[in-house]
Amino acid sequence: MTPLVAAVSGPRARLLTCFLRLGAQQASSLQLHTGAGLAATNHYEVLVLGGGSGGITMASRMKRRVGAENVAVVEPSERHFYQPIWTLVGAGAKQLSSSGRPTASVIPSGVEWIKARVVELNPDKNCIRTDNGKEISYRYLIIALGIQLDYEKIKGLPEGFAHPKIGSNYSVSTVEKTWKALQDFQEGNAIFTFPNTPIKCAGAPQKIMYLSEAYFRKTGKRSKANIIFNTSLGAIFGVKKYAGALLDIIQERNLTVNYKQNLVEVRAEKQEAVFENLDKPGETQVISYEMLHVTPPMSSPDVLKSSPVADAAGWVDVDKETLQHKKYPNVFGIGDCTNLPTSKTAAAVAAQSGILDKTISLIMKNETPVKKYDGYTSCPLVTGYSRVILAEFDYNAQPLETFPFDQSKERLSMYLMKAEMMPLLYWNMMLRGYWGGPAFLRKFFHLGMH
Ligand code: FAD
Ligand code: UQ1
Repeated sequence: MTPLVAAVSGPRARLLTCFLRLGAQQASSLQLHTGAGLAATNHYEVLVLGGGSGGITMASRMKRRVGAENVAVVEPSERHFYQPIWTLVGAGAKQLSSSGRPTASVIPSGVEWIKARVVELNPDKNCIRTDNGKEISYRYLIIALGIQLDYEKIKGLPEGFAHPKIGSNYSVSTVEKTWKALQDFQEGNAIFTFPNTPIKCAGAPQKIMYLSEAYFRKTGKRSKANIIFNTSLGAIFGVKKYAGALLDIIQERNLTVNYKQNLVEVRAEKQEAVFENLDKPGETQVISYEMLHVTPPMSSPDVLKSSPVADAAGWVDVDKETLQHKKYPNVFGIGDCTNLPTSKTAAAVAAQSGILDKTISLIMKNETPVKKYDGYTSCPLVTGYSRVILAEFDYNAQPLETFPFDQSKERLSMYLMKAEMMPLLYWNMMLRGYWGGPAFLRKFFHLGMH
């Protein structure tokens, strides 16, 4: 620490450190040109926060723009997960081990991996701080911190997961408990929940219900199962075309859907779930269960909620077409942590990555961003062990289908795409920065159709 910084303390000292580092960085980059100075380890041309789907994808793309040595990713986790496959892990159709790879193996070669947690963002000084006390400055910042799981907001959780008969596909530590609960099912209520907050992959809470129903049928237990979907929402899905198809399936398979029901407590030792009626605040209902699948409440990561880059609800406040921050022009957001008004999915992240790549390249040249994100997102609605309805839509909740057939019909081909093709596309194309979503395929398949 410099004597100047030592003379002050707390946040002021941290700000001063950032400021001095920026100055030092400018000096060291000058030195770099002469070949005489030290490498600048605390400043990067592009700094990426989060090494999940959006963070790794953007690091790959930024490496191509500015060179690997000028890009760093801040990510504390040793393992990177392909979360979409957890729906199938919870239903026993895939192994959990197939969903994860070492983070080291997905960081683009030559890009710096800063193995730490971001604890403070200081966009006015172009720097961030990590939990190991490091201050890192940047020219451009990409925020890709994902969405936070708030299990503890439900009374009785997360400790309730120590009991049997309860699982959750949303977390690496609870997804295999879903499969165990499914296998252990004897007779009674199988309950699936949807919380009263924004969530990622809004179809996933009901996908596991359809898979469970199929599993009960396959194992001769269907007549002993009362299958209930208790959702905080007032509709089964936000896009009319797919909602209609899902309601037909719900009726045909004799599933019960209760709207405006929010899980507030789990009494795991008694196998009871408590729901609040959102239309009648204060009114609760206790339902006993033989199996419970919990989709937890979610929110923006705490580090963002309290930061200057957040909107009033805590999400990174970006322009919905360019993904550039509304107040800080050298800051960008991608994926689940943003306030982009679309459904939070990896498919959306893929489409956003192509747009953001273009936006940043133009900003770097002092030009105005031109590419516009239309809100593309996709949710492969798994409705059985060999069937998928492939929902694809835009900001206006209008279908934006890739293939030249009606995607609201259950199809084996779409199941194979979800279960076998998508993981390959993710690991080999998207994370390497070569998959910006299926818009080009859609245009190809629909040539001459309009
Ligand atoms: P993430 O991929 O979650 O990455 C966020 C990263 O930030 C993480 O690596 C995390 O460790 C890191 N991080 C968090 N806090 C900090 C911090 N303070 N400092 C540093 N790093 C931090 N999408 C689909 O497209 N199709 C599907 O079928 C589908 N199904 C799904 C099913 C389930 C059960 C789940 C859980 C998700 C599903 N998704 C699906 C959603 C998809 O996985 C996410 O939308 C996608 O991963 C979002 O990418 P992201 O980069 O925004 O966040
Ligand atoms: C997609 O691009 C994507 O990101 C890699 C997913 O996440 C896993 C998806 O689930 C889907 C459906 C898409 C869209 C791709 C096609 C070919 C329709």
